[in-house]
Amino acid sequence: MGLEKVFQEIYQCLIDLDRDCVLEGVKKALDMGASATSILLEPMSRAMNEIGRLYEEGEYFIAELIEAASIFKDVLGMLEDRLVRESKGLGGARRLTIVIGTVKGDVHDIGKTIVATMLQAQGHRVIDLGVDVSAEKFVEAVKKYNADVVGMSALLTTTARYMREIIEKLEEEGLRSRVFVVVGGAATSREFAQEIGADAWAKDAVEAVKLVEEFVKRVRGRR
Ligand code: B1M
Repeated sequence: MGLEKVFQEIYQCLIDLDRDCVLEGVKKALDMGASATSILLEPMSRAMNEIGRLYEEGEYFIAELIEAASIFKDVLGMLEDRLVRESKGLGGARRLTIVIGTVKGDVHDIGKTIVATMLQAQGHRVIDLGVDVSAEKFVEAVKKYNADVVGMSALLTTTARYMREIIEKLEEEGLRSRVFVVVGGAATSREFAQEIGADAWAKDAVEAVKLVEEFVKRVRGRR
């Protein structure tokens, strides 16, 4: 059986909320040489989008979303070490301090956790503030840890708007020009990021890592 077929199996098993079948498929994919990143960002994330669509259509309810998130977290736990090993790390390069969180009113944490894990695996110091994080908490953490980067995640249209308030709060406190602000999550877009005055938008965890790497190069050039 080819890897594509196994990915399709993982995708379908997650939509069916069949935990054992998902875990079995993930093991199979790893044996066939698939990377942890590809498993998380391809079949697993695609299935979550489809589950979201089924929820929107009224075929699935909150209980199904909770179960899907719980299966996803099992897989994330199973793949975490590999995810770290797959990242190349920064070696002797300058490490950054990154404060990251899901914004106030929003409890979706899977994507944010993948991004945080991958950035940490790159050798950065990551302060994960968790979910439902207020502007005050972001500002407090930027000051306390002397952060270089602020990462914000939002999956709800309503909570994504709150990102603007966080950026305004950083401005009020005189911190905005000191930090690189990157945003992501299903409720955001490149245009949205520009509109609210963020520095960058990442469509997924791989892109978030790439953007931060580019920022590291710019910082190294300056200091
Ligand atoms: Co909710 N939910 N949910 N939910 N949920 C969505 C987001 C929704 C799109 C589903 C739908 O209707 N199609 C919809 C939002 C609609 C909208 O506003 N536009 C929705 C809704 C409505 C809700 C509730 C309001 C439902 C209710 O109660 N009536 C409620 C809100 C709760 C709250 O937050 N206050 C709710 C609750 C939940 C659960 C708690 C049950 C559960 C989350 C559990 C958890 O996270 N621990 C849940 C889930 C599972 C989903 C879906 C199905 C899946 C989300 C997920 O984990 N995806 C979701 C459907 C969807 O997103 N299409 C949905 C997998 C994950 C790997 O992807 O998080 O997008 P994602 O992260 C990606 C990228 O976006 C990016 O990289 C990640 C990896 O590649 N990224 C970043 C994310 N953050 C980043 C930060 C960065 C850079 C990149 O830089 C800092």
